[in-house]
Amino acid sequence: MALVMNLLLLLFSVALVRSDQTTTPLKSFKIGENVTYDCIDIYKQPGLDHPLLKNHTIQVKPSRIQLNSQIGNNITHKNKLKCPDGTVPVLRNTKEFITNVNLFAEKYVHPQSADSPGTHIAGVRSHAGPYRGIQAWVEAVDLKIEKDQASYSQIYLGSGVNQQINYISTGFMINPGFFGDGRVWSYGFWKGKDGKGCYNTACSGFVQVSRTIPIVQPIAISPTESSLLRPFIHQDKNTGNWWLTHLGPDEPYGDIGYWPKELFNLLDNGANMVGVGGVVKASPSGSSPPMGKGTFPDGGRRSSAIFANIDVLNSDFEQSKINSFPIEILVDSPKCYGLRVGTVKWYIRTRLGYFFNYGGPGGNSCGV
Ligand SMILES: *[C@@H]1O[C@H](CO)[C@@H](O)[C@H](O)[C@H]1NC(C)=O
Ligand SMILES: *[C@@H]1O[C@H](CO)[C@@H](O)[C@H](O)[C@H]1NC(C)=O
Ligand SMILES: CC(=O)N[C@H]1CO[C@H](CO)[C@@H](O)[C@@H]1O
Repeated sequence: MALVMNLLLLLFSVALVRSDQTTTPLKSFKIGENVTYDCIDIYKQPGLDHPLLKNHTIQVKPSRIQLNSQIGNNITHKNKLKCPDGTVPVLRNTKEFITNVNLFAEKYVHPQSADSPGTHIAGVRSHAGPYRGIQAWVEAVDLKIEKDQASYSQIYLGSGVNQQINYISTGFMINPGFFGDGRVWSYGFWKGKDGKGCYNTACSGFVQVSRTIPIVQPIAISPTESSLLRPFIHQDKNTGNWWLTHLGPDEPYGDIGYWPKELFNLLDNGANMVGVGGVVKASPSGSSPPMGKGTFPDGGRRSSAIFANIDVLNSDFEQSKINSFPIEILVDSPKCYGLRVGTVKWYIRTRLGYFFNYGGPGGNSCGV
């Protein structure tokens, strides 16, 4: 019975997304072949169609918390998306996209435990919660990824009790099976109360509030400079909702939107785990894609990909370095992917921080 209900709910949410796209958007932006954003009334956005959000009141701004001064993104969002007042950009999802994404999300058990076959990780994690947030510099890199592979760089937080898990992650992914192209995309993912959830706006749940920065978009990578973005996930002090922000020059804070607290049952008082790292998914034939920059972290700190100035918010919403807490290093396939914790006193621009290099070339013998 419960299973039938779950399946019905899933079908229902997919149907809602599709039907909503027949409503006329106020304005649309086509930023490339197969990439169109519709500006939808913020109160009628498909994200709100989730059954758990029937009584939800939209929060238009997070309650501001004090963060250490931090220069933000190195990547400017160049797409020049600007929806009219009262509307928000929503990626126009094709039928094919929604099907692919939902199938993928069902299999996406727990990306930081390498449980599912063909998944490999290189990252750090801390279990000493509760945490109210996490932020880090994440590097976006163009990599050659086959159609049936995926490569991510992510920050995440979550809580697990028995077989249940609540989880939120964001960062970059190259995932041709989703997007139909090999570009780097920003993304957000959640799994909530009933073990369900999804990517971006492929199903309902995420509430977009920024008029200019959609949760999911292709990232323009500079061929010569490191392309760095500073995503930040944090719980709102007053409402308990989980905000996604790109710290940077775009908006002073680029508050993109949030996952409402109603979606979760294990995150009310923070998350008991946080982490950052690279994740890859091999093709069914067993060929693992490159991770990071595709190079092992055995050269200079620019020669492999980097996560830098990794900070968390503690249970009192105070910012500290992730290594003020006990951390674990997770590398499940050292033959193919490595991780090296930063040892020099180095900082990106303003502030000293905990950082590491990671990645590797992948290949055909990374194990399952
Ligand atoms: C919404 O509010 C009504 C009336 O208070 C309540 O019966 C219902 O359970 C609520 N639904 C959700 C999803 O919270
Ligand atoms: C756009 O979508 C169509 C239909 O799915 C596909 O054939 C085409 O290759 C796509 N174009 C790009 C640039 O991904
Ligand atoms: C790490 C870093 O800051 N990289 C670059 C960010 O963008 C500026 C301006 O384009 C460059 O000067 C930095 O080298």
